[in-house]
Amino acid sequence: MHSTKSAFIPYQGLTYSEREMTERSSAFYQYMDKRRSLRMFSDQAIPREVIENLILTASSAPSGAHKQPWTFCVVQDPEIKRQIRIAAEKEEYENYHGRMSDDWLEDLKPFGTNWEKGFLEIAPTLIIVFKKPYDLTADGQREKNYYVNESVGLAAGFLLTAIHQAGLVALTHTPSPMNFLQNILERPENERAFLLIPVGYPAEQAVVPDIQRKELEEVSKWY
Ligand code: IYR
Repeated sequence: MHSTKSAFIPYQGLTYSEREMTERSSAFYQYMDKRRSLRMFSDQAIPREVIENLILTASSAPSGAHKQPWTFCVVQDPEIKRQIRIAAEKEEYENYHGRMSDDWLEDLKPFGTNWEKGFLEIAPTLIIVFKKPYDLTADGQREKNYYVNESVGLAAGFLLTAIHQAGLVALTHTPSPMNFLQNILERPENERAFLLIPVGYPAEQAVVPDIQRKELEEVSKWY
């Protein structure tokens, strides 16, 4: 049995005046609104310490019962990136040639995507986020985790925010099905691939789709 005893320590929070809060929240929104998903990467390497900081930030996300049910796999080895590209393209070829509905293909047209995923080899770093529906103890026992999708989704959001804050770019890529990642990276049985995120600098002539974000009124209701 786990101990049910919990210890509490003073909250080391930061608070601001309403004026500072308004300025900070506005500046942060302006900054985050510049984040874009990118498919055109430079092959320039990113310092290891930066990637470590990005992962530490992601891993500071809230999670069900503080289980932190995630593993972030960092792939920089060109041979492993190549294997991942080949496996992802194999699945995506099937998706774009029959597995995706006509409506879905139509919805994707503005983004100019197709089955080819060259960025998986060009981007210097791939971060593959794995979720852990349960933990495995040293003696092989299963310990259930809670709200795993919510928790790992939050951690991925923190990761994308940290990547943007560092001045780097990323793509939230979801090749489907994604189980080839478990095999290539030889992950334990309790890990499932959740997102594949190429990270790097933008390519020099990088372009992004000309999209608009919904207005505040459309995404919020006040009561
Ligand atoms: N996974 C495919 C298709 C795709 C689906 C959605 I929804 C997107 O927003 C983008 C792509 C691919 O990666 O091409």
